[in-house]
Amino acid sequence: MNKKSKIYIAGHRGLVGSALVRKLKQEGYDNLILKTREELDLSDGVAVKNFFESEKPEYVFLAAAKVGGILANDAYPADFIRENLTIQNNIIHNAYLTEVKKLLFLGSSCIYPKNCPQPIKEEYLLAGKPEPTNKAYAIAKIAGVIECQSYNKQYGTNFISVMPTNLYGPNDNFDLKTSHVLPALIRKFHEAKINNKKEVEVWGTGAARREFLYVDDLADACVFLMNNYNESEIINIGVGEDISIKELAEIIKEITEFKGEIIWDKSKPDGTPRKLLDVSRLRALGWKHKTKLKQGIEKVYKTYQEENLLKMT
Ligand code: GFB
Repeated sequence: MNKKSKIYIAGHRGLVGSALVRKLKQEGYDNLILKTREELDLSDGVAVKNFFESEKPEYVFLAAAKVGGILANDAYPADFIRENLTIQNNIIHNAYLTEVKKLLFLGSSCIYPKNCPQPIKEEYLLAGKPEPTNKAYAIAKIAGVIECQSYNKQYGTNFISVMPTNLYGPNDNFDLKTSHVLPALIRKFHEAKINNKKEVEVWGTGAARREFLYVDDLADACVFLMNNYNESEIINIGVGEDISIKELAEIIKEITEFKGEIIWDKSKPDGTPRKLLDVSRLRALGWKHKTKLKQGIEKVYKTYQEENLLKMT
C-alpha cells in the first residue's frame, strides 16, 4: 500500500475495524473508504456489487463479521453462520471481480480444532472437530479462509487470511449476554464495586486458558502483513502466552479495585480448554506485539469509565 492507496475497511465501527482506521490514519494513509451499515448493507449482494464497481478500492481489510462471546455463539448459531458466510461471499467475490490488488480476511483462533496440540500451529486447521459452542461461526470463518485460497488458486488473486487470538480493546461490546469474557468482567467488577456488591459471578470453572491481544497491536500486525505477506497460507496473530480465566478475573478484580468475592457459575460452559497460538511464523517475519495484558486492560478500563461518565452527564 502507499499513502494514497484507496483502502476499504469493511466493519470500520467494530472493535477490529475501528482499530484499523486508527492505525492507518496514524501511519498517514488518508484515502480510506468507510461505509456505515446504513450506507452499505454488506449482506445485500447487489448493493455490495454496486459499491465495488463504483468505488473500486485497491486494498480491502475484511473486518466485518457477526461476532460474540461463548453464549451468543451457542444461542444464535444460525445467525452466526448465515451472516458471516453472506458478508464474506459478497466481499470476496466482488473484490475479485473488480480486481482488488489485495484483500486481508480476518479469521479467528476459534477455527482450530477443539483439542489440538498447543501452541496451535497454522497447519492444525481442519485436523479435528471444532469446539461445539462456536461450530457455526468457526465453519463460516473456515469457509472464508478456503474461499480466499481458492480464489488465489483459480484466479491468481492476492487474498490473505490472518488468525487473531482473543482480542480486546476500545469499542468492544460490553453487553453481558453477548460479549467476550474480558469486557464482560470489566463491566461486572466495575458495577459490583460502585454498587457495593459482595460478589461477582464469573462463568465456568475458571480453568479454561485464553490468550489476549490488544486490538491496536492486532491492527498494527494487519497493516504489517498487508505490506509484507503474500502467501495463501493462513498466519496466526497473538502474543505467544496465555492465562487462565481465573487469573484474568483476579487481574480485573485488582484493576477495578473490587474488594468482594468471585463466585464461579459452573452451569456455564468453559468452551475450548486452551487456545494458545504458535506465533513463530509471524515473529520470523519480524513482528511482535507491544502491549502487555495488564497495561491493555488498564487502558480499556479507563476508556470504559470515561464513556460511562459521558453517558451519565
Ligand atoms: O470470551 P469468551 O466468550 O470466548 O469466553 P471463547 C472465554 C472464557 O471465559 C470461557 C469464560 O471459558 C467462559 O466461560 N467466562 C467467564 C466468560 N465469565 C464470562 C462472562 O461473563 N462472559 C463471557 N463471554 N465469558 C469465543 C467464541 O469463545 O471466542 C467465538 O465463541 C470467538 O467464536 C471468540 O472465536 C474469540 O474464547 O470461549
